[in-house]
Amino acid sequence: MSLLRLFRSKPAGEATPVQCPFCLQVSPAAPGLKQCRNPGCGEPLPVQYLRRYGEAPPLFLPMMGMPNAGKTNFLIAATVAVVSGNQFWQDLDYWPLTDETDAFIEKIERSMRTGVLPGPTEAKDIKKVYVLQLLRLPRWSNRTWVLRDVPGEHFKDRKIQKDQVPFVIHAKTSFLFFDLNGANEKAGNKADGMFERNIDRVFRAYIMGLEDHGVVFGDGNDRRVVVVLTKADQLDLPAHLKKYLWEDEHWDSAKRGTALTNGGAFFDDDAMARYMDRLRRVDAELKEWVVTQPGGRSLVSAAELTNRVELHFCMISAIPCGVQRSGQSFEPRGKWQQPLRILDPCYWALELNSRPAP
Ligand SMILES: Nc1nc2c(ncn2[C@@H]2O[C@H](COP(=O)(O)OP(=O)(O)O)[C@@H](O)[C@H]2O)c(=O)[nH]1
Ligand SMILES: [Mg+2]
Ligand SMILES: [Zn+2]
Repeated sequence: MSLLRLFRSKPAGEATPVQCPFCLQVSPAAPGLKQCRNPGCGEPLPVQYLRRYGEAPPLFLPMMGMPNAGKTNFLIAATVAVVSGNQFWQDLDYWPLTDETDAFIEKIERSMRTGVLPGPTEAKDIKKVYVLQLLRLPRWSNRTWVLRDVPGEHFKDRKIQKDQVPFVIHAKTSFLFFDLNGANEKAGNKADGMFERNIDRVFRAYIMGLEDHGVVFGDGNDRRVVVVLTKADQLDLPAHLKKYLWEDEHWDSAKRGTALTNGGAFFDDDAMARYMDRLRRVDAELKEWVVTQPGGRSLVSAAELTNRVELHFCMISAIPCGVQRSGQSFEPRGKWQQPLRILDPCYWALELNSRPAP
């Protein structure tokens, strides 16, 4: 698609209804639409969001998980990968569409220059939504990622925070972050650890939270949950999965010229197709492994048999080799600028929500 066409296209809103990136309600087509028409929201709709609405359709992704599951570090590391994206996707262009997203990315870019891992104070959590337009991705072309942190304090009482309900209800695909290692450790130390922390508990909280708001599962509506196993550098994985994690060819691709998995070449459509084939195998292998973990089999039953939710599994390491505390700050022991398999959850989301080939 030519740049000229991008800029000439008519903004959505005039001709088509627009789904708000903040509340996910649809505002009917209206000339000069600038704000969400949902009276409970009324947020201004970003100009580029409207302008490229048809060409870079939004992909809404709630990031759910317990506190400390690794949600914030996923967002930081996924941003690191996108801003380094030209190293593996030749023609990528990206546009942060809200001030908050722009400020978040700027802080991360600054951290990448100084080499200091952004800590809790540098990279503040995104309060509203993270809206990033990605243009000229291989395989999936143009998409606008709309991610929202759905922190898990409320998972304990199975309630989804009121202001986040519409986002979670209307999103077809959700990310469920889980730190399996931390959970197992906690379960050993704490009498109620198992109850609070098992992977199936978090999933059940998601189901019950949505059912409280009238969502009916198992009724032919296509809900997908991508289970993201975080801090995979710390997981006691089978050897083949460990190998997959650590030999992330995104970064090999950056070191062009050597004989690497992807031949040191850019990820084009063919390379992404091969990547997705492998991701599907990893999904199946991770599932096999997760059912051997506490709560794992129960998660699969609750999702697939009872509620007909399509589950996919992937794993990430936002901070390979982990962090060590030194006083108040955290020092990464590995290369935090090269997070491992960090885009796998996003690839799943893109794949599950891509339009059928023309
Ligand atoms: N070893 C390791 N630690 C991680 C990783 N991601 C996050 N952590 C640590 O886990 C803790 C919680 O992470 P955070 O992203 O703040 O979790 P959130 O509460 O879900 O947003 C922090 O102390 C991180 O340093 C990872 O990939 N590897
Ligand atoms: Mg957080
Ligand atoms: Zn809205």
